[in-house]
Formats: sequence, C-alpha cells, structure tokens
Amino acid sequence: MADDDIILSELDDEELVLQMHDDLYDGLKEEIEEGVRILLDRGWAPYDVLTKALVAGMTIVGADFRDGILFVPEVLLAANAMKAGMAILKPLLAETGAPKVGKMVIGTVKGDIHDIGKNLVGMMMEGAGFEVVDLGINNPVEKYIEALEREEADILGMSALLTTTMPYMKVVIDTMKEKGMRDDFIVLVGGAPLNEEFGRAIGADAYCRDAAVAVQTAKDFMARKHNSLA
Ligand code: B1M
Repeated sequence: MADDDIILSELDDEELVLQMHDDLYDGLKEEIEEGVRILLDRGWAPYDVLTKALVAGMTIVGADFRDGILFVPEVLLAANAMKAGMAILKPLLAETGAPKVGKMVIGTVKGDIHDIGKNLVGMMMEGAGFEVVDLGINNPVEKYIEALEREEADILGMSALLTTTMPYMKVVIDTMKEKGMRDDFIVLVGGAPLNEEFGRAIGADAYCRDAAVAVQTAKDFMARKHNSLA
C-alpha cells in the first residue's frame, strides 16, 4: 500500500507510533500533527507521546544523519515536523497556575543553532512549574549574563549539540566567575555530546542527560536553595 493510502486513525497504537517514526523521518508535518492528536484522543499522556512517538523518531533521524544517509535539508524537514508535534503538546505539558517553583534562563550556546532539545527542556520545566526565559539559539556570553541579571533568575540552562560549541559553556561559566556572580545561580548544562565529566570539568552544577533529568535536578537544587535560606 502506498503511504498516501495509510489512514492513521485505523492503525493500532503500536503501528501508529511506528508510522509516526516514518513520517517524522520523511518530514511529514501534517501527518505528525494528526498522529499526535490521535494518540492524545486515545488517552495517551502528553509525555508519552513526546518521548515514544517524537523523541524516539528523532533518534532514528539522528542515526541516519550521522551515517550520511540523511542530509541537512531532510533533517530540517524532520525537525520542523517534530516542532509541529511539540507545539500541540506544549500547552498540555504546561502547568495550570500553581505557584512558580523557580526561574530559569535557557539558551543554546554561540555557534550552535540546534534548539529542539532546548525547547523540550523549556517545555518540561514550564510543565513542572518553573518560569522559563528562552534566549533561543546562538547566544554569546553577554546575552546570558544580561538575561540572568535582568530576569533575577535562579537557574542558567545551556544547551550545545556540537563538539565544537560545547566548550563555549566554559566561557560563560568563567565569565560568571570573573564577574563574581557564579555562586548566585545554579548552572545546568545538557546536549547530546556532553557527559557528567564534562559538566564537572567546566564548573557546571550538573549535567542533565535529558529533559526529565533536567526537571528533577532543577527541583532538587531549588529545594536545597530554599533549605539553605530557611
Ligand atoms: Co545537527 N548535528 N548539525 N542539525 N543534528 C547533530 C548534533 C549530529 C550529532 C548529527 C550526527 O552527525 N549524527 C552532528 C554533531 C556532530 C558533532 O558535533 N560531533 C550534527 C552536525 C554535524 C550538524 C551540522 C554541522 C551539519 C552541517 O551543516 N554539515 C549543522 C550545524 C549547525 C550549527 O548548529 N551551527 C547541523 C544542523 C542541523 C539542522 C539545522 C539540520 C537540525 C537542527 C534543527 C533544529 O534544532 N531546529 C539538526 C538536527 C536535527 C540534528 C540531530 C539529527 C537531532 C538533534 C535533536 O534535535 N535531537 C542531531 C543528531 C543527534 O543528536 N543524535 C544532530 C532531539 C532532541 C530531543 O535531543 O537535542 O539531544 P537533544 O536534547 C535532549 C538532551 O540532549 C537534553 O535534553 C533533551 C531532551 O531530552 N538536553 C538538555 C539538550 N539540551 C539541554 C539543555 C539542558 C538540559 C538538557 O539545560 C539544562
């Protein structure tokens, strides 16, 4: 059967998720939006739709990009389809008026335009009750520093997806130290090429493997901060 003939709503959950991985791979935005809506209508939790249908699909795209099977234009289409799915989930993951747990400034570092993971972290943090100020992509150190001061944030989150841009996180942390403001903020870092050792080496408070870990880590640090102020 040709792809055009597949009626998403007639697939069972498992088939639909696999089809969504294919559709994400092919950058089919409307099909991804439809798939997300169908899974939600079937009672799926927004977080499960996000991780099992979208993030898992993007992992396949990532592997084929790495292996030279997919190229930038195709990956861009996949990223756009992923973002369209995330846009439907965002309000569902977002919180409903409970008091804010803390404030985070987040951005992708200078030289790096990857923003899907960063957006996901922002969405999940908002869903957990944090106020999030998103600086977008390609941020020089000045932009981080200015936003931290302006927003009176508790947490700085930095994202990097390239081995060539991840060292820039140290530039930001070192500048914070020079300005005597490092200890005023919790610094969390994340992105596919990072690891715990790197996080420690550059002087971050923690490396976060994924968005769920980022939320839990932020909550733990905020609880410690409040305890130490009490
Ligand atoms: Co790019 N790219 N890309 N890319 N891209 C990677 C990162 C790469 C690993 C692909 C590969 O070769 N396998 C590779 C980097 C290799 C390396 O550095 N060693 C790569 C490359 C080489 C490039 C270009 C240089 C390609 C080129 O032009 N020749 C170029 C660079 C442009 C630039 O930034 N200057 C480029 C461009 C692009 C696109 C524009 C086409 C597109 C980005 C679109 C967009 O973001 N709007 C793109 C994409 C989509 C990818 C892959 C396929 C997918 C990334 C993604 O969105 N993953 C990626 C392959 C891969 O990562 N396996 C790849 C899904 C997302 C949910 O996961 O971002 O890891 P992730 O985020 C996770 C965690 O890491 C963590 O939580 C998130 C959610 O769980 N996390 C944080 C992330 N940030 C955090 C911040 C935190 C906490 C946790 O703060 C507290």
